[in-house]
Amino acid sequence: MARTLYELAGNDPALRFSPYCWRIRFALAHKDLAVDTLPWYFTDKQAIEFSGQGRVPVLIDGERVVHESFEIATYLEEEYSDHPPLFPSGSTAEARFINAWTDSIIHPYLSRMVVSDIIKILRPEDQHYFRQSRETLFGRKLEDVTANRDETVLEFRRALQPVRIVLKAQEWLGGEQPSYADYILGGSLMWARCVSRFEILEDSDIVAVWFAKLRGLYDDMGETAPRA
Ligand SMILES: N[C@@H](CCC(=O)N[C@@H](CS)C(=O)NCC(=O)O)C(=O)O
Repeated sequence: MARTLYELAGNDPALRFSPYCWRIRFALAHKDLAVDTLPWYFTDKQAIEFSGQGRVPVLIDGERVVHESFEIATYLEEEYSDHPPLFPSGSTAEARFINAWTDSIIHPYLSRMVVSDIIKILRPEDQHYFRQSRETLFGRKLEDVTANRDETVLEFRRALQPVRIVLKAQEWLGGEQPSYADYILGGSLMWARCVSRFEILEDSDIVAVWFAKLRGLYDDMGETAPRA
């Protein structure tokens, strides 16, 4: 069955950097589901109009069109219940919390560290849209948003303390095996890694060790992904 994933891309179409798309890339690999990934660009709304909205990831799975990363993960879990589970507890409840925590607490830190690097990797025709929409959102110039990133990174590392506590007790956020919870946070760290060379984690941090292990999954999928 044909399966296609629309993913946010940079000027180099191979550079895929959306945290939400990375979550789904890992989820599909976890389920051992082959997929064709198509580059999508911020100003290319028309290309995903068929999904009834303007954001990626968008997954086409045979006849089905699904958007919203958490909805896609839930869909994959139900549709491919005989494949390895993304939600090993049998419930999406805990992962929903990790999703909300990552998006609402971790993403603002990541934005404050890398958003001014994103514009440098975009196609020229997407740069204006990105600057205008994000500067409206932040109420400041992109360069001002990241101006204090040497301080922000310290706050960010402190905010990861709950993850450290969990990883001291178990190998993955999912327990003995990686699960969608790992792909949520890992996908967001892939975003920062793909768009910027700013070091957000210290090598000795258990979170960095976990993230490196996550990147090594599925034939080094995250490790070998193109970066800025
Ligand atoms: N809650 C959505 C968020 C999706 C989202 O915001 N995707 C971004 C890319 S990282 C996007 O498509 N943005 C389009 C735009 O800003 O115009 C999800 O989890 O899938």
